[in-house]
Amino acid sequence: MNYKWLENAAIEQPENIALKFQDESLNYRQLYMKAHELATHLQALKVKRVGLYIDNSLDASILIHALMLSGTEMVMLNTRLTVHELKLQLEEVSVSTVLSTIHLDIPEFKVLSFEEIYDLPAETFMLNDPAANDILSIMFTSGTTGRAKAVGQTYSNHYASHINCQKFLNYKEDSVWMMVNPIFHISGLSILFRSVISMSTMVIMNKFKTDLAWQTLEHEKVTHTSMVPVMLNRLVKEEGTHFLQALLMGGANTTPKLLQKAKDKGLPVYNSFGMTETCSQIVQLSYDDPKIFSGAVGNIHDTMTEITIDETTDEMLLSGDSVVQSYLNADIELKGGFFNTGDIIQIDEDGYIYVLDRRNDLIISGGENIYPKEIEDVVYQLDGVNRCVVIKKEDDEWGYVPILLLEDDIDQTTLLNHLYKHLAKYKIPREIYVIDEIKTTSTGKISRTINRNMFLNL
Ligand code: S0N
Ligand code: AMP
Ligand code: MG
Ligand code: MG
Ligand code: MG
Repeated sequence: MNYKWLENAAIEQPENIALKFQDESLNYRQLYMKAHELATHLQALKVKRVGLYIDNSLDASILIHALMLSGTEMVMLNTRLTVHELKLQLEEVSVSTVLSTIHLDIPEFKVLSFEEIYDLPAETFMLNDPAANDILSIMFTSGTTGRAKAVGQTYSNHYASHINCQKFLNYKEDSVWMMVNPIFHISGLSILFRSVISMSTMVIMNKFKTDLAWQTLEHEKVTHTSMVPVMLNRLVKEEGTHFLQALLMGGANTTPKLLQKAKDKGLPVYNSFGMTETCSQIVQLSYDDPKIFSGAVGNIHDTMTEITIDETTDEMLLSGDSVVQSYLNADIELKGGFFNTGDIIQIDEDGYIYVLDRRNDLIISGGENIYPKEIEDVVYQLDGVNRCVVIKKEDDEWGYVPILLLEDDIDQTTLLNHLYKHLAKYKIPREIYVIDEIKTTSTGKISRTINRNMFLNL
C-alpha cells in the first residue's frame, strides 16, 4: 500500500485544482511543489512531532501536506482553548514546537508562524514513504477523568476512513469538497484526506458564516461537505442555490425535524456517526432512507466497520481499520477486542442504529466536547468551594450547554475570572446557581444524573 497521497495526485492529476481559498487556488502540481519547498525548511526543526495551531486556510493546508511529505507527526490544537489548556495538552505529548497560521503566544514553547518556517535553512530530505501504522495526526479527546487523551491516528486509519466514506458518498476527481468544520477536528481534517486521496478539489471556508456558506456552495459548485447541527440549523434559515450531492451531518445528534427541514429545502442530508477515535464517520444514512427521520444514524450492514452492542451496558462497540489502536497517554478501552465508544445505542431488527445517550456525562455543545469534570476541577481550585456539580441543559442553539450548581456562595466575579482564565469560552457554564444541597448517592458520591434530574425537574 502506498500512502504518498499528494505525490500520487501530482502525478495522476497535476492540473486538477487541489485547494481553493478565497481568491487563491492551487492545482496538484503546484500544491506538491509548495509543500515540498516548505518541507525542506521543516527539516531544520529536527523534531519528530509538532503542535499545529492553525485556522482553516490555504497556508494551513499546505503546511499539513508539507508535514506529511517530511514525515512529521502533527498534534492538532483546538484554537478555542486557553493558553493554560494548550500547555497541558502539549505537555501530554512532549511537544515543544508549535507551528501556527494565527497569532499564538505561549510562554516556554517555541512558536513559529507559517512565514517564519521559510526563514529556517532549507535542507534536502528523503520523501516520507509512510508505513500503515505510522502516526499521521494526533487529536485530543477529553476523558471522564478530566484529563485529555491523545488519539494517535495512523495513515491506514485515515485511509480506511476515506474508503468507507467514498463507498457511500461516491466522490471522485471531479468532485468538490467544502471544508467548513475546523481543520483541527476530524470533521474538518478528514476532508483534506478524502480530497487528496480521491484527487478532488477542496474549497476551504475560514469560518462558518451562513450567507458566505450559501455563496460558496453555489459559486464553487460544491458537491460534498460536512456540517454539525448548529451549522445546518443556520443554513436552513436562509435561501440559496447548490449543487450538493451529499451533506454529511455528525458530531452530535441531528434532530429528525432539522433533517426534514433540510430535505424539504432540497439538501441531500446524510446523518452519520463518527468519532475522533474512528477518524470520522463509520456509518451514514441517506435522506432517501425513511428511517433517517426516526433518528437512525446508519445501518450496521452498510459499513466496513464491525458494529456491535454490549449486551449488559448497551454501549456501542467497534472494530475496523479506521478505529485507532491506542491513545498516546492512556489505555484504550477494549471489550473482547472491540473499542468501546461509550455511546449508548439501540440496534433495531433491520440493523439500524440509534444513539440514545452517553455513558459518561459528556456535554456536546455545537460539536465541541465538554466534560463536566474538567469544569468542576477548575471550580474546586478556588478557596471556599466545598461542593459543586456541572450538569447539562438542553439549548435551542447549541444542543446542550453546561450549568454549574454550587453549595457555597462565593464571589461571582472571582469565580468567573477564574473560569475564563482556565477554560475555553464554550466550556464556561451558561448559568450558575447556589443551591441548598447538592445530592449525593448512598455511598457519598455526587451524582450528576441525580442532581440534574432534581434541579431541572426531569
Ligand atoms: C458552530 C460553530 C461554527 C460556531 O462557532 P462560531 O461561528 O465561531 O460562533 P459565533 O456564532 O461566531 O460565536 C458566538 C459565541 O458562541 C461561542 N461559541 C462558538 N462555538 C461554540 C460552541 N461549540 N459551543 C458554545 N459556544 C460556542 C463563541 O465563543 C462566541 O462567544 P462570544 O459571543 O462570547 O464571543 C463552531 O462551534 C464549530 O465550528 N463547531 C463545530 C465543531 C466540530 O466540527 N465538531 C465535530 C467534532 N467531532 C468530530 O469531528 C467527530 C465526528 C465527525 O467526524 C463529523 C462531524 C460532523 C460532520 C461530519 C463528520 C464526519 O464524520 O466526517
Ligand atoms: P468526538 O468526541 O468529538 O470525537 O465526537 C464523537 C462523539 O460525538 C460520539 O462519541 C458521540 O457521542 C457524538 N456523536 C457523533 N455523531 C453523533 C450522532 N449522529 N448522533 C449523536 N451523537 C453523535
Ligand atoms: Mg499567505
Ligand atoms: Mg470523544
Ligand atoms: Mg467533539
